[in-house]
Amino acid sequence: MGEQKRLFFGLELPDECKQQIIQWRAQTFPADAGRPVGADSLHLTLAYLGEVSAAKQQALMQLAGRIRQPPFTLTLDDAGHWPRSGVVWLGPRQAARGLLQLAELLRSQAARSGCFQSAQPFHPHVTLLRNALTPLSLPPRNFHWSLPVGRFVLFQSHFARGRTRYQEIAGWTLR
Ligand code: 3AM
Repeated sequence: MGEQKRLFFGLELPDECKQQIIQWRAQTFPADAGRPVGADSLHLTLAYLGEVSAAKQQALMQLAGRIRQPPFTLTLDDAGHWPRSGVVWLGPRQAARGLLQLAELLRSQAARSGCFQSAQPFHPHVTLLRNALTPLSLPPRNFHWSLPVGRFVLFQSHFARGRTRYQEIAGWTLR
């Protein structure tokens, strides 16, 4: 078997929004609350694919290329903490129908292509902090980002020198 890559479908966030989020995060959470995700790594995962062969990647990319769905708006107006996984996140209080449909389609295509998919329902979120294992107080919900989404992306996750980096390897326009 050839080399496998760790892949996932997700949404990229605009640079300006990423900068605003990291400023807000620095003002909102104490420095020892957890390990901050770097600005260049902020994203929203739509479907995690795991370790994927080149052949399966090609098949998944072909299916992704056939998706026809209009753009939608991603709202980030909620924050939460999952203490068991140590994740602090931003997400929508109410997810746009287009976001849920796109994730559902990618997740079902992934499952049919043999990628393990968790039975947990999709909970759209942008991970802000990892290793946040102790209780922390969440901020008042007085923040709101509204982002037009016209594209989704296939990312490769690289782990090297103690750091995870995400590289975009393909993207598709919503139309
Ligand atoms: O978008 P976030 O940061 O929440 O936690 C991993 C990250 O999620 C998640 O996929 C995203 C890109 O790496 N992930 C990693 N391993 C996973 C797994 N086995 C996983 N999601 C589901 N199952």
